[in-house]
Amino acid sequence: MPELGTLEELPLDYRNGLTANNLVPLWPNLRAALPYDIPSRRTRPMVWHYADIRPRLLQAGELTPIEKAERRVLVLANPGLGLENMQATPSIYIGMQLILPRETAPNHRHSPSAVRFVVEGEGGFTVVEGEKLPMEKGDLILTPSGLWHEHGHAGAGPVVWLDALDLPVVYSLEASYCLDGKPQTVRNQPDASQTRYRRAGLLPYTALSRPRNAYPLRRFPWKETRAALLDLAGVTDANEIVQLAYVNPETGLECLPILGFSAIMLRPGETIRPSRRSASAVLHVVEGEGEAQIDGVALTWGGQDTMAVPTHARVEIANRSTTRPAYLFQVDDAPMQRKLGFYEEFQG
Ligand code: GTQ
Repeated sequence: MPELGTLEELPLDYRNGLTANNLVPLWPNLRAALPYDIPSRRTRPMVWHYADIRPRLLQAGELTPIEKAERRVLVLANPGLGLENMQATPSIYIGMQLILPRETAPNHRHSPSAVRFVVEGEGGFTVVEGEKLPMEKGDLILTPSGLWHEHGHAGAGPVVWLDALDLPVVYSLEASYCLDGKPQTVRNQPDASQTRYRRAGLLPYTALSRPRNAYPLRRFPWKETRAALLDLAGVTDANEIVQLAYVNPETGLECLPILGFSAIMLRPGETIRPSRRSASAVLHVVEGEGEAQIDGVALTWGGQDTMAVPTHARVEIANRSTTRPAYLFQVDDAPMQRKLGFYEEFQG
């Protein structure tokens, strides 16, 4: 490989002339922009323990009324990317949101897409375009780009969910913005998308003679996902990963354009070693405990903990229990990378 010229080798008046004209020589920066073999990554492999988040989130409930917060969220920020940038990975924003009984997180819509994955509590709900969606632990709720959404809590005790947004991507494109709305009129058809698209392989008949819906299914109940994983485990070889993708039932493709969502079951005593891949990811523990090695960094995880996986990382995840399965919810940016044509899985 030839040595490339450095900035310092260039005469000072030449460099000053470049700067004065808003010009930059590529060659001193070329290797940084296009490193050989593997991207340079600032994202740190890491875990946020729910035991560290939960008391601080509840404290936020006392310190900051919902009217002063709009969304009462503690953001899981990866220190490798700068805490102020609110990125768990370069493309994935993750927040833990708290809503207390009778509070409302007011109606709005924005250009980034969001999902909610319920962490604890009962009685929470999200209204998406007039449809009231119940939020039970482990449920995945979609609030895609541009759709009106507001949250409420009709039960007792705190409700916490994980927000995953493609905000870092949309923000970096200088395309992130929000519109404020009046409270929605709730239609008398709660959870209708779940009712219409109840089972894989069955669609409302009219779907066949019209263009595909962008976001037909808005709630994926955990009860169904968990049962489907258990069933899938019964027909999956020991050397294969038990993993289900959340998809748009009308297209069979990822349910949002930038971020992808899936659920993984680790069988009792199982260690999985997924192929190294170009996508970054976040893993949230629904149930179980164990260890992980992410690019050689050893992490310990338990219920409701959340981990960051950099692009191109070597990943190993072990279920510590030899009697019970563990369940993980995964967010990744593979849908965006596939669309842009550079998604890769590597052997070795
Ligand atoms: O609940 O709509 O964590 O708009 C960040 C931005 C949650 C929300 C976040 C949001 C929301």
